[in-house]
Amino acid sequence: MKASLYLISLIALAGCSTQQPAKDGTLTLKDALGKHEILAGVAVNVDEVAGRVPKAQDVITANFSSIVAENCMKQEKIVPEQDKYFFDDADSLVAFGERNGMKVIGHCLVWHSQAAPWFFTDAKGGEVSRDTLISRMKNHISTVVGRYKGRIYGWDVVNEAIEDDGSYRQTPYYKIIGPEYIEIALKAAEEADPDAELYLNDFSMSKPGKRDKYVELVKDLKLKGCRIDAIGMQSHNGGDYPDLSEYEKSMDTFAACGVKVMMTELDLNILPKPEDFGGGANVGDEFKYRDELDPYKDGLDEQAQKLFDDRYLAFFKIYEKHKEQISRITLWGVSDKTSWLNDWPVEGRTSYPLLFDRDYNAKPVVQKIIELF
Ligand code: 9MR
Repeated sequence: MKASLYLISLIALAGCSTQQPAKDGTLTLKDALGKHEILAGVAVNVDEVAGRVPKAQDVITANFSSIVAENCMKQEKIVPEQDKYFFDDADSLVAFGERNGMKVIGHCLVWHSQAAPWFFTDAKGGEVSRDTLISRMKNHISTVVGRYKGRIYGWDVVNEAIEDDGSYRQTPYYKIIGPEYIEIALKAAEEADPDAELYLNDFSMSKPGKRDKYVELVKDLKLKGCRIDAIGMQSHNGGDYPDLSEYEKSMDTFAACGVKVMMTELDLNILPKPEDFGGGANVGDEFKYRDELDPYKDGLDEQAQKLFDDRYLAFFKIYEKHKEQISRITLWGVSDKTSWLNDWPVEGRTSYPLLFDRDYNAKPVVQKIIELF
C-alpha cells in the first residue's frame, strides 16, 4: 500500500472504528471491513479451533472478527442420537471465539442436509407425525440456542428452504409440518435467546424466483410476528456465475424489506465446470473426476490467476458499493487446503477458492480488498 494511503487509513481507523490495526501496524480484513461496521467472518473446522493447525489460528485471529462452525453445530454432529447431545466441539468453538473477541455465529438449526438420522423417524421406523416433528424441532432449537444464550451473536435458523425457482424445497420439515415450520423455528429461536440475531440463509440468491420468494417470505413472516435480522446470501460463487447485476439486485431487494444482507459462505470456484453443473451449493450434486476438470494441480496459471483476482475484486466492489446494507461477509473456510470445494462438485480436485493459500499466506487480492475499503 502506498505510504500516504496507509496513513490516511490509519487516521480513519483511529477516528471511527472499534477495530484496531494489528500490533505491527498492518491493516487486515477485519480492520478494513470493521471501519464500515461489517464483520469479517470465516468458517472454521474443529482442527483449527483445537489448535492442531497453528498457522490457521494465526490467520483466523489476525484477520477475522467473526467465526462460524463449518460443521460441528449441524444436527448430525451435535445430536447424532435421540436426545444425546455432543457439545464438546461446539463449546470449544464458542470459547475460542470469545477468547479472541470475535462474534460467534451459529450454523445451523433447521436444515434438511446433515440432519440427524433419527430426527424424522418414529420408534417403529416410520415417518414421525407432524406434532412430534414440531416438538423435536422446537426442543432442538431451545436446547442448542438456550445453551449458548448471550454468547452466540446470530443464528442461521433455517437453511436452504427454497428452490431456485422459488418453490419450497421438499424437505422432511416442509412435507411433514408444512410451510409453517419456518415461522415455528424463528419463534422458538427468539424465545430461547431474545438477543440473538436470526437469519434465513440460502445459496443462489441471485436467481429471480428464489429472490422473489424470500421477499414474500420475509414480509409474510414479519406480519406473523417473526423477527428476521438478516438474509444470508451464501455466495458460493464461480468464474461466470452468478450474474453480477442479478446479485446486486438481490442485495437491494432484500435490504428494501428492512433486513440486513450478509455474505455468509463466500468462496469462488474457478475450476472448469462439469457439464450440467448449474452452480449453487446443493451438496448432492456430484460429478465424476476427470483430469481435464482438475487443470491446476500445481498452481493457477496466469490467466486463471487473473480471473480469480478480477472476479474477487468485482464482488468486493459490489460489497463496497452496498456497504450500508451489509452486516457481515464470511469466507467459507480459512485456506484453500481445507475448502469443501476440493471435493465438490467433483471429488479430489485442487481448488483455489479462498483468500489464504495452502500455506496460509494471504493472497495478493487481500491487500487490494483492504485498500478498496
Ligand atoms: O463445508 C461443509 C462441508 O464440509 C460439509 O461436508 C458439507 C455437508 O453438508 O457442508 C458444507 O457446508 C455447507 C453449509 O453448511 C451450507 N451451505 C452449503 C455449504 C457447502 O456445501
